[in-house]
Amino acid sequence: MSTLGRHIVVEYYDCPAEVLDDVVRIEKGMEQAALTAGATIINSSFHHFSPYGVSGVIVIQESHLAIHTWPEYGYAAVDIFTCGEPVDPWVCYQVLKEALEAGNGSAMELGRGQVQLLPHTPKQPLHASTIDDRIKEDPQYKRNIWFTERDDAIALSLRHKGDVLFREQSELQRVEVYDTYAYGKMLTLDGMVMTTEVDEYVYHEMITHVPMLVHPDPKRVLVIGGGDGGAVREILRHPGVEEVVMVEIDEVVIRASREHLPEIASALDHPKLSLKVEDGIQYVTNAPENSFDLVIVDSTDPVGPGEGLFSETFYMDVHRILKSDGIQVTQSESPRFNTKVMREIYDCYRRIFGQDKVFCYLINVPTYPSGTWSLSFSVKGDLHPLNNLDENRAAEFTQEHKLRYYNDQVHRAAFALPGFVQQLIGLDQRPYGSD
Ligand code: SPD
Repeated sequence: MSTLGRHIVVEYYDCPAEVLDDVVRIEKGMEQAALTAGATIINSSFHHFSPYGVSGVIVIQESHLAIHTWPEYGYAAVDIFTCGEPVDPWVCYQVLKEALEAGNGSAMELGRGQVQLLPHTPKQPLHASTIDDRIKEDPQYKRNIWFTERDDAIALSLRHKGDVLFREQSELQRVEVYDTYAYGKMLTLDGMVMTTEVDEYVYHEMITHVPMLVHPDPKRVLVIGGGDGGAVREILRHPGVEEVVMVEIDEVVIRASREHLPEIASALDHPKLSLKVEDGIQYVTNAPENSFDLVIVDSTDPVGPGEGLFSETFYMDVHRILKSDGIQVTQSESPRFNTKVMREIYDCYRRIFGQDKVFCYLINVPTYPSGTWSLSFSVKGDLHPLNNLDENRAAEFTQEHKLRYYNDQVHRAAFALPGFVQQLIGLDQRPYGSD
């Protein structure tokens, strides 16, 4: 009995988890399967999901191939649908089985659209020959591959060029660099965006110059994390700084950044920088008290190796090692994405530094989930992030270094919190002297 299409419903078992979690490899395997079977590729779209799993489809002139993977079960479900004699779906099945390194596979063929049972009204498709000709000359094949960071309710996707520039599973985390269309090269850790070439300056200028331009004379600065080097690059623009200590736990982050993000990592060999590859928590435990003017915690999100950097004992140590007029600045997550963590850490800072010694400011980082990101500013002494800002010094510094986000007005404005953020963390931070 003749049918319009052949549909193979495929199960692949016992595939290595890392293969099923590798969106680029899966896209290439699917593409190879289609081409080996003689199909003409029109388009493809693949997504990697956080924390794991890949979904994708390749549209072929003869119909489509679709996949969804469950790395944690070593299992992939695939549909191969072809129309027309020359493309044999069983060829796709075999090529893909090898590409996914499947231990076992099974498949069932369904004939789709039994011609004898279907009414048929022949129609000459409009411009059929034009479309066919165009596909022959220009198959319109575009790789359409997306990186996706998401929690269970919100996702951020960035389209990238398909090949992962750097991928290494360090002892602590998966370190990757992608080349995205909209934001240039992008560093991710365990599937979470850390920085991109195009918008990195927002975060790095704001996490550094806000405290550097409030403190009257910051000489010794400690950066915990920040392995990409963006924060130290900004700190070292300030000529009065005598020493920056950067403690990054993962050497692989530094290496990936040096290799692929040289602009961001440009100050990692600066003579005033003392670069330590070790656990930041241990470092602050052992550091002498009153030893830093400024401590910046440029951490990852509070999962994996970054988790300990969100604990009370760690911040008690940071408080201890700050000088009497020292400032602590941390990345404090998103008031839209990580509300629980944010509330908890501001409570924690207030317990350690004091009720009126903790401030919050907001920045806009398009490549972080929700785009709205917060930084915390806590003082050991009496410095105030607005009252102690020397506007002339800030304006001159901005001009001299041609900063792209920070300026004295943005500095002030960043501390104006929308009502929902004030309510979330229980802060109302007006300058002294205002009502
Ligand atoms: N979700 C992103 C949290 C920001 C983490 N730090 C970024 C490192 C950039 N130096």
